[in-house]
Amino acid sequence: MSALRCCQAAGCWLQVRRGVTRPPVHIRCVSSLEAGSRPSEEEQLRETAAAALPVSAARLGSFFQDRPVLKNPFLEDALLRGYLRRHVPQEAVFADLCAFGKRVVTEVDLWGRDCEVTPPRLTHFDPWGRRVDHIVTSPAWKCMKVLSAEEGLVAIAYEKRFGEWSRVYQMSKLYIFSPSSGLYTCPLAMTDGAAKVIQSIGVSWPVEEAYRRLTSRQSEHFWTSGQWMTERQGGSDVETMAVLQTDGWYKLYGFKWFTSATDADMTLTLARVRDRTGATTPGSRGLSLFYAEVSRDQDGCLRGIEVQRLKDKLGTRQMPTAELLLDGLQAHRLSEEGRGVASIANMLTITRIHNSISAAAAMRRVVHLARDYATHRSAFGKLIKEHPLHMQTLARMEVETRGAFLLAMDVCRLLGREESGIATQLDTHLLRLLTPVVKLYTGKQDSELVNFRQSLCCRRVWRALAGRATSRTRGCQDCFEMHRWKRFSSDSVLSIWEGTTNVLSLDVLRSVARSSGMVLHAYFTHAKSLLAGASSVSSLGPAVRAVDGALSELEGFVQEAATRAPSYLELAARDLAYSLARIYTGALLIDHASWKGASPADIYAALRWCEQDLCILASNKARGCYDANCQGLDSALVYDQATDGKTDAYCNLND
Ligand code: MFK
Repeated sequence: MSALRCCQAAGCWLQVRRGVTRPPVHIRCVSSLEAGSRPSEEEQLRETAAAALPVSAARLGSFFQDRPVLKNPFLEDALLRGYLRRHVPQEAVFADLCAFGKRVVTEVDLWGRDCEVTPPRLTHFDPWGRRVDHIVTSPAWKCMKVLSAEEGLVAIAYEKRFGEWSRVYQMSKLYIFSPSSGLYTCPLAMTDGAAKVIQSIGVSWPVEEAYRRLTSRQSEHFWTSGQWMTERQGGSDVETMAVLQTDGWYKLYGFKWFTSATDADMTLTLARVRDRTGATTPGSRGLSLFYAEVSRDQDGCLRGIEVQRLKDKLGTRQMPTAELLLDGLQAHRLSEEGRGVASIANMLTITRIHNSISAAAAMRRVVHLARDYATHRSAFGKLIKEHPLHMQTLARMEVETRGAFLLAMDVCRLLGREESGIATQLDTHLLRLLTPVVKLYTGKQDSELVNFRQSLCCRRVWRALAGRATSRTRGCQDCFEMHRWKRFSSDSVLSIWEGTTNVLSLDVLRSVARSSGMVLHAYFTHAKSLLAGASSVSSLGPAVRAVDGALSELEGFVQEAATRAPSYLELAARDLAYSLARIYTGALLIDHASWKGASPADIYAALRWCEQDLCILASNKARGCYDANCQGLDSALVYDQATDGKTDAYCNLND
């Protein structure tokens, strides 16, 4: 709206583009005429002149285009339904997802928009000057909490009604929910992660009540949890100290720099236990995991916490993200002393998987809206779905989305197997390796797809679509609510939350090192078994050969890297993670396309995916990207300080 001004003329609002050199528009208010009176000659002339103007309220109408329509996201998603038909063909699952999909369209999506337009605010003091630190959230945000409990968005995973497939069922529901959730998926991810940590450590006093609440379906009982991990120095350095009290509880003192969904009822957090001399152990060996409830005293003041401020963010505005000063927060030590990181790792696994599901879901939603839009938007004389270039672009987005979905769901499948006690060692290794891989890869895919969507159509089309927008980008964003997707996706929320791409790439290396390579052995074994299962489907031949070849390249690289200095592998870590993701996703697409219920689209998607450079490790290795001299060259490029005599002389003169 910034480039528009609203002119009020004779009681009528008219929007006029700034800078357009048209004569000023005078619109006579009909009510200014006496009923039954005849307009004067001059008035008649003015009316005729107004009708001939290129812009008048009557001609402008309300808006230029129909918006894309959100339809039941479950019914619209052939791949999701196909995947479930294959793996979880349960009537109850289909009925629930279908009903929930309808609820998302009719109810939840509106709340999601409301969460965005009514962001949380912080009230530091009550009218009597008392420090209360109230985080005031919107009614829609509160509705999301009730809905989450009622729909069992966390509970499903713990009730285990569908055995090893309970996680897939839960994540399918979250996948439908996420793009309309107003980001309520964030507190749910942490709530799920906290329940998982408590379950793995033992559901006993004093956390059994918390566990019951985190996994409850009763809205008045349901709790959400925070995960306060990030301090001023970054994600992995913790200053917060824990001081043991005589009753066995601790008090926490420190500053949490970035705490998401801070309206939570409890939290898990890391801190360093201070010994009797006041000393702490540095590094992650000094970290322990704590449980704390967020509560208020009888005056309504927060106990042991001050909310410094809410973050002013580009994206995720719906969600209260805060800086917290912990000033004697009562906490219970959940882990053994010094086992904090290892103990919270379960939470990281869960939140990283949630993150991946949200990324795949955002991609799916963008494609869903784009394909609907293409059925009723015309440009250059025909519907845009009839423009082959447009359709090609949508098809590429669809392939990316399918890949992201299958990769994320496969990790949910593995998690479900582990949680039902039927995981083989191969499953466990795969889950450990693929968790950082799926998180980092889908986060990046999502950013790229949303940007891709943005540049999808030519400037004129988007500008015409947007109507009220001012610039090319804004135009595209407005018409498609792209600002929501862009802030959510491209502003890197999903690729930064829960570990950045490089941190996760290093986590991939960590998983390889700690398992002495067993995670890679599991990877190769499983990927090859997926290919073997598809060998009889001749139409998939090119895809199978591509993945097979990429697997050989990857194996060759790994064998060679094992003989090199660790710095060699570190330089290749990101490309390794990408290659693992692309190759494995290729194998999953092939596997899905070889299922007896597969559609021709499934086969086509597999073929398309496998046309890309699956093993970028091999390509970049051939270019010498990991050679010893590369580090110096990269640094010289980034800090290019080339000088020349003229500039130096000029600067010296002006110093
Ligand atoms: C849409 C929904 C999305 C969800 C939204 C949630 C919003 C929440 C927003 C946030 O809170 S963002 C903050 C997220 N912070 C991070 O993700 C932290 C990023 N940093 C890392 O992941 C680092 O790799 C890590 C802190 C874990 C590194 O710590 P260390 O001390 O260098 O780990 P170290 O010494 O290698 O490992 C310590 C132990 O933990 C080892 O166990 P053992 O001692 O038994 O051998 C490791 O094996 C284990 N470990 C580390 N990472 C693990 C792990 N185990 C399993 N999985 C992992 N990923």
